[in-house]
Amino acid sequence: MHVIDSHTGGEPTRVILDGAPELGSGSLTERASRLATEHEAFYRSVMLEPRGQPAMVGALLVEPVDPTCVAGVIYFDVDAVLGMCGHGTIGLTVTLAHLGRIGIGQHRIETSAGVVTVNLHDANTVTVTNIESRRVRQGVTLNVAGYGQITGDVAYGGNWFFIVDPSPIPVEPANIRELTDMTVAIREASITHGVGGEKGEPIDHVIFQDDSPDPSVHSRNFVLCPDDNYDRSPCGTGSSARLACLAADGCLAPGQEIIQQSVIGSSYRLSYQPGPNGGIIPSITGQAFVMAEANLFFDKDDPFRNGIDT
Ligand code: PYC
Repeated sequence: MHVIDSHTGGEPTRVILDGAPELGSGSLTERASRLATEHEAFYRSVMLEPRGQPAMVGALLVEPVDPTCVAGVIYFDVDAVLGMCGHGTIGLTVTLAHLGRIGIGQHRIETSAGVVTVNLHDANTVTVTNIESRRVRQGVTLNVAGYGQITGDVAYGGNWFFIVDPSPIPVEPANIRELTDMTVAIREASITHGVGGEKGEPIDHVIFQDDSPDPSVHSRNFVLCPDDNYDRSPCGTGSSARLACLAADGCLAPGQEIIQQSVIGSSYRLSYQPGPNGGIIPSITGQAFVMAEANLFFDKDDPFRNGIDT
């Protein structure tokens, strides 16, 4: 299995070029659902240690249905198949350029959440124009075991987010353990309380928003992903969901640009335009760097060929 690893603001992406199970034909949503239900052992083995690493997102290249797209992609982490992934799309774009498959300029990429546009500015810098994002519930209070009442918004940016602003804990690297424990408890409470998207889609990510001491930075975030790891980047789909909340609150005008930092200090430039269905179309600009090209082996005698599953 031939893979290329990159990172976007510190968050790793593993693009799978070949050697993955056959997912058949149909829409990307159908093929993503087949990956989720029939090939869990495969995608977990690619992400889990010792072959993978914590926080890694996989990007399985597939044939797009839409012929105007340069690629189709299905994203996943160790615990879930994802609808969209912003940092992964920046990493994928830089990887496709590294392979000589695309050049500087605009390209379309098909994901199971819809078609996104990427603009490759140079070898490392990409703007992703994401799918329409929206806030669906404002000021929802959850009773969170061990923490009491926590209030936040539910928003969609290609995945489902519960966004707490301001963060109850300072968003700083020294607090990552505490931030992780509390956001995991919030996600569990959202599931227990049946709080999710319009059609009951479960919350898969939780965001804490905090101020930044740097006046040029709008805010810092901590983003919990489905695999209980935190996003080292400011999270593209999370930033999209957050932009939808800022727009709905009248706190950010269309076209106005802000800088969003992650808990480790990596940043995205963000802005939006109004969407056709009452939401917003987010733009996310960030940088990715290719780190490795590798062939993965799954030796039948290797006791950990499927990863360390604790
Ligand atoms: O950037 O959208 C994102 C993302 C989702 C999970 C990890 N990163």
